[in-house]
Amino acid sequence: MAPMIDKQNAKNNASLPLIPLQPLLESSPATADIANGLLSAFQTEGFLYLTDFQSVIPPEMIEKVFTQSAGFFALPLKTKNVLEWSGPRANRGYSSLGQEKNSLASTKEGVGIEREEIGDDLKESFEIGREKEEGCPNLWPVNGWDEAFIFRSTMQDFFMRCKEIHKLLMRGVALAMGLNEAFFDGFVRTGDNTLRLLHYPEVAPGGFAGGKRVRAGAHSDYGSITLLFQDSRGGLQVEHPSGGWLNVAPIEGTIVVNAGDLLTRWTNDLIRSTKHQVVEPPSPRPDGGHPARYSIAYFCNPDFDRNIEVLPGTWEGEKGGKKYTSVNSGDYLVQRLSATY
Ligand code: FYU
Ligand code: NI
Repeated sequence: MAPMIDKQNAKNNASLPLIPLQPLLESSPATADIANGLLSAFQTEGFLYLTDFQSVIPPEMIEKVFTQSAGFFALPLKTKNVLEWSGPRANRGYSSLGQEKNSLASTKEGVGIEREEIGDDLKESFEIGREKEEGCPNLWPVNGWDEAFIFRSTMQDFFMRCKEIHKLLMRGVALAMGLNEAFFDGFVRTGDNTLRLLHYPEVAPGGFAGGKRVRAGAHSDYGSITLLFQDSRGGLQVEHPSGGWLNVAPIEGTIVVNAGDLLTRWTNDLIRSTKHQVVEPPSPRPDGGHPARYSIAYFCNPDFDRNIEVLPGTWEGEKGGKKYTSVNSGDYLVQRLSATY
């Protein structure tokens, strides 16, 4: 196994395309070009910056989500622990430091071995799913917090707006792939997505142990598309196609968007699901420490009752056939989540 040092030494920023969302909403002459740009980014980098989405999610809303998230994480640990993450099927609730073990290993044994060497991720998180899923209620904070009601309504509103972005991006992908623009509409209706609030606490000088400890270990995402809202702290990195890591510099007013493994599988490897991690940010404070980082991830998945079969146009004839069998979206997600907790 490669030595565990210098994991974090990315000198360069990834040059990811900026793709505006608005043209995908409008059916303007630019729509086809933007859709092609979107698909091309998913095929090459697997990551992009989304811009021009204010008509769906205004900046004040994002600010409110960050404020409410910080308020939540500032609650006493015992209050948060009442809402403890309830298992891979529901995938809702609070995970304290070290509870989730992101990894490149896909089995519990593999994840365990890797973790003995590098220690736990320096993060805590809170997951919210769609409302009204049979047997899987959201775990909302209720007792002892003045902001509990506003927290809940803010997150519910934000959840639905992010769901709309998922639908629009999948329409872009369909258009660029030569499918009917509405091809994916029947896969994004229920919205079996996960809103994850993330807090990476302040790290004292030396806390990253020379690059051996990370805020989130290297992994690829599981579902179709991930939307990531990050603050200005930095530390997110993507894997370069020829190895090594590149920084994803925070750009204000953008959403970092990446494709997940299920979209790769769906497209017969046409779309790339790029590995990423969150490590020590490039510029420490003068004392060598780092302030806290907050981010908001929205993991989009095809509706859990749908089967995912390799898409038309990606496998026929000289494309060499289907590399993957059909898989149920919900089963796939539960299996991936089971390996990391
Ligand atoms: N939780 N989907 C992911 C993920 C975590 O892709 C999810 O629901 C990755 O860290
Ligand atoms: Ni991720």
